[in-house]
Amino acid sequence: MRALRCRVVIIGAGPAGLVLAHRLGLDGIDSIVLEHRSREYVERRVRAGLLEQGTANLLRDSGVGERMDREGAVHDGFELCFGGERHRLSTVELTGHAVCMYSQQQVVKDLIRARVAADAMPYFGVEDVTIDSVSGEDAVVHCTLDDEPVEIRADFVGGCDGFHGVSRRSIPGDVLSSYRQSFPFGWLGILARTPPVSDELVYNVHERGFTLHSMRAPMLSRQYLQVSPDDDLAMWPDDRIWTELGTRLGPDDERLVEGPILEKGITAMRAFVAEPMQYGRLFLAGDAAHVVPPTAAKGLNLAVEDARMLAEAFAAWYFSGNREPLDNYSRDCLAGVWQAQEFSAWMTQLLHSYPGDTGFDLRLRQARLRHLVDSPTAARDFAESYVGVARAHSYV
Ligand code: FAS
Ligand code: PHB
Repeated sequence: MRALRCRVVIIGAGPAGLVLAHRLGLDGIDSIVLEHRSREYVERRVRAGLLEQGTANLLRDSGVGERMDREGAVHDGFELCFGGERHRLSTVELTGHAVCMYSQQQVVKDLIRARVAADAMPYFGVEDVTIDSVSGEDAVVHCTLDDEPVEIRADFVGGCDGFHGVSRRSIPGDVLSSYRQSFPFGWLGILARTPPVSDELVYNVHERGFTLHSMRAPMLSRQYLQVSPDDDLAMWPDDRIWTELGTRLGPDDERLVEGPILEKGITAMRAFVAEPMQYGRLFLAGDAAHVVPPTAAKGLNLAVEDARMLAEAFAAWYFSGNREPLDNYSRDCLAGVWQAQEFSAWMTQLLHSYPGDTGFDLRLRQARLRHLVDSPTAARDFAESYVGVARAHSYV
């Protein structure tokens, strides 16, 4: 059995794992990244696209923001449509902050390139990672690398392997508490070679269901349709998707351009939080510990924030022997996570129609939306959570 040793062994090369490895690398702290899938797969996987200013700043400050600044699009505001009306909310006017539209797969590509440049290529295609000890002298992880069984000994494990990974499952059931919420609808998401509906995001409330009109590039639109949770993709041939998007956007809205759909998928709308985010030498970050409904685009941003806080806590331990940030990591992260959960649930309830909605429910929703666009205080509060500054205050 080949033996490897490092300070931090990181499981998962998504945004959480790669930001953690990169930030540790900048501090000269060595890590090994083990990823289940191939490099090609993780660099092609369509997921998030909205970066809060805090996330964009972190990538820039970490030296991996050059392509983001060149190819990403800064959005000063977004559009909210309801009752046949369009309302623009300027997050810059309301909060002084913008967001950046730059897709998750590009962020992942930039981070992997930075790992390669640092001569610390992640191990891809590692399908048999097991976490065998996190409470002894060392953390011990086993897997197969280059067809050889390997034992990795490390000071810590960064559990960044998403909701379906091994990390959270290696925490004993009597230690871990899980909190869940599911919503009675899903999102059918498409990636289409069409111009976006608008150069800013359009959140569209309709009694037939919510639609979101987003983008990944000037000729690459990302659009979402609220569907029933047990809908099957076979029920949604391309022309039916375009027809439904058009119907919900409204007959007067001629901004929707139909075209080739490159990818489509249905995502369940659910929320999940695991507490604590630490067990012995194992520290969870990102979707491994929490999943938010994608309505408010917080998933990627929370993953990056966890990784930033964990890297800083490891650095405090290695450079000044200060364990406090590590001991408080779970508490500090969860404060922000629950803020994001609260806002994501609120935004989801505000924008989606529910099975069994009564006329009273529809008018209540309209009244809440009306208040949001008519009250500067309500609009500012919403915008602060949307750009992520509200959450920043919850991190001590
Ligand atoms: P990730 O899931 O990104 O990364 C975890 C990595 O660990 C993966 O590469 C996985 O292959 C690897 N892994 C898993 N098990 C392993 C094992 N046993 N050994 C080694 N490696 C292992 N957010 C939005 O804002 N907009 C969206 O449109 C959107 N769409 C989404 C669609 C889907 C299907 C999902 C699941 C999430 C989506 N999200 C979206 C949220 C998304 O952005 C996540 O919050 C973000 O990817 C979280 O990053 P990580 O925590 O790094 O987890
Ligand atoms: C996306 O482009 O994936 C996206 C953008 C904004 C949201 C949710 C998802 O609020």
